[in-house]
Amino acid sequence: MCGIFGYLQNNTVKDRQFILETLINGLSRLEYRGYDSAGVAFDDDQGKITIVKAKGKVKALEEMIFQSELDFDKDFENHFAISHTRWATHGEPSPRNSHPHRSDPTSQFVVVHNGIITNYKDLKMFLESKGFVFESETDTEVIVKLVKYVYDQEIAGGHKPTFSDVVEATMRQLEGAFALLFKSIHFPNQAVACRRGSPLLIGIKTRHKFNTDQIPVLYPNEVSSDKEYDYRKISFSARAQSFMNVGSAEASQNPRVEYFFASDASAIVEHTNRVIYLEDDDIASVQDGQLTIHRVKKIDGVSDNRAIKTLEMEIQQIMKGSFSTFMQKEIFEQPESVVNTMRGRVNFDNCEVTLGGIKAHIPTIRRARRLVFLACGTSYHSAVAVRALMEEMSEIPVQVELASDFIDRATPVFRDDVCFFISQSGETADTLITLAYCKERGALCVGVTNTVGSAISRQTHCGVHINAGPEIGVASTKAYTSQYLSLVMIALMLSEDRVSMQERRRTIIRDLKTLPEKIKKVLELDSKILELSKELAPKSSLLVMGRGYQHATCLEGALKIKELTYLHSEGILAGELKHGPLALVDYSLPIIFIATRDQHFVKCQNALEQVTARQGRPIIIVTEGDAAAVSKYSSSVLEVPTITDALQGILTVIPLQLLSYHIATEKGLNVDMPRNLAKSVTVA
Ligand code: UD2
Ligand code: GLU
Ligand code: MG
Repeated sequence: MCGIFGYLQNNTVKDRQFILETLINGLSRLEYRGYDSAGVAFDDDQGKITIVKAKGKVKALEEMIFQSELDFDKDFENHFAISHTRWATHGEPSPRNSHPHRSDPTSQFVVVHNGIITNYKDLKMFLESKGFVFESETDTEVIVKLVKYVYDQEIAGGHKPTFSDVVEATMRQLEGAFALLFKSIHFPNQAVACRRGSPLLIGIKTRHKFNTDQIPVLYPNEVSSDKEYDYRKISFSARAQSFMNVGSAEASQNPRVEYFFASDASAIVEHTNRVIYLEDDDIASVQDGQLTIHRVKKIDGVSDNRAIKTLEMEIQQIMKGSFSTFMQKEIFEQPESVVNTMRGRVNFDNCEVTLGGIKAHIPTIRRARRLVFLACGTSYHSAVAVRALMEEMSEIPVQVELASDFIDRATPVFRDDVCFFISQSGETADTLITLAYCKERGALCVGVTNTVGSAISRQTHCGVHINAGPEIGVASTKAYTSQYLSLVMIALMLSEDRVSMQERRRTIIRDLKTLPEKIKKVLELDSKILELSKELAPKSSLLVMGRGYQHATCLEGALKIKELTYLHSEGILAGELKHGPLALVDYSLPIIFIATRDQHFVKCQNALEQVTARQGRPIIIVTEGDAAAVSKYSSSVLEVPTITDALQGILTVIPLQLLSYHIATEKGLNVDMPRNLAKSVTVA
């Protein structure tokens, strides 16, 4: 989920100092993506591979490298080096778990990986049965051990495979999401890169002119029946024609060229603006300075050429992709981040949910007298959002508490309580204090956090990592939807063996599958929301109303608006309207009303009547097809796709994320770093 950077130079003399500085510089360009450790692999003086890894900042890695006894002046005419910044998903952040990972103690093969391998346990078991000894807790390590296994098998069979053959055979066994970059002592100065689901691109720097701006994708001559696929039967007929116009035949054998491999363009643009973006299942390899791309089979809609594109962006621009801020990027990442949260956990075919981190504790949780959810801010809202479902599925009383208030009240906690601690960073001070408090009183403590190795992850008895990937914008967006989703998965696990709930569970799990597509649909409202934001920006106050499942959306929407736009904003339970807030309503006060189609729809319509009777002119968020039903109350209506009631809040919060974003931008405010706020609140 974080950063990969690789540098290969062919027929171009560079010293080790230059190579290592290039790597460190590449990693620093990727730092903005968030990470917890870093590492590099490069050639030593004996044709072997040196690996250096460090927990913490790239700076720490840099110091470690340059304080070592290496000969930094040593020149290389050809060399390939790889590097990585890691956002841990499997195993705590530590030098041992950092990448590059190696195939064996002699580092015959090394790899860097972004993403998650979901079937790594099976692969690990297989490899252990073949005598491989694992050194880390990562999912990544199976990849590089499998590469060695394939290679050794080939050699034992008297056949020397190519580097990309070996990687390809390995890739076929991998499930999950990955971008990978391999280096090997058996294939000096060669690189192999591949991807599925995680980004990877290659920059090309050469003084030779390009013959073409396309690199043709090579397909095998002969593809055997798919299941019994045997890569040895495949020969990639022609080696690709060089795409560089190198003049003489001799030069074409050994062109002067440098390649840069990276997970995003920000690490490449300062070296070259000619890049190729790999597609899912592409395998790119560089041998003798020649880049080839191949894939095992043709897929409709995937081009047979990879265009050599010209980057014309500034680094600043690239870092945020096509987005102007991290917050906006993270809002738009939600179709993918929810998939990562569910990856390897939800089985849509047999309607099973498995959260490995709490599986063993499910019987204890089911026996609890009470479930207590403790959190602050946005994380607290995620618990409010799932509370009803949690009660319904577990049939246990659920209490949702703000961590600071829980401590202030010195709330009684018992041994048969189960307490959940929700925090994106896993370092939230108030939540950590309640954790210590509940632990002392003998409750089972369960964490829900985005950060492997964080204090909450370590100090809880068990828990769930939400795997949303790093969140940089101070105002939480994708972490909220992934926390929400993680809590839904917990509720589903708690109801697994309840016969009466099977129908309900099936509906929810079926709808979980549609979530990414529906989020994309909501994001299409962006331009409409931008228009609305222009009217709202000059206002000084804004109310967000709804009821039932949407109460949490109101609270979270109002919080987003507050933190980003500095407008006064309140989330109001529509049922409370006549008990006070109605007094605020007049023609000038902006109101956002969430009236989705669920069992509360009629009550919402009543509340809308009351609002419009006082000249209120609400912006109404409804589910698909309901714009007409509320048109008499307002002309500003946003329709979001319909999904089962318990998941609807994941879709309704997104327009409010976008709205707060656009109002803040309209007012010229810094959305990534709102005034007075910090990303991770580590003081109580
Ligand atoms: C986990 C493991 C992974 C592998 C995978 C196989 C990690 C980070 N993930 O992913 O190594 O075994 O299972 O299916 O190593 N935990 C807490 N508090 C928290 C969050 C998590 O104690 O706030 C614990 C949790 O009980 C588990 C471990 O950390 O022991 C990993 O949790 P996870 O959610 O990453 O677990 P899973 O199964 O999705
Ligand atoms: N899943 C791998 C790990 O935990 C890769 C994480 C990343 O993308 O940085 O080591
Ligand atoms: Mg723990």
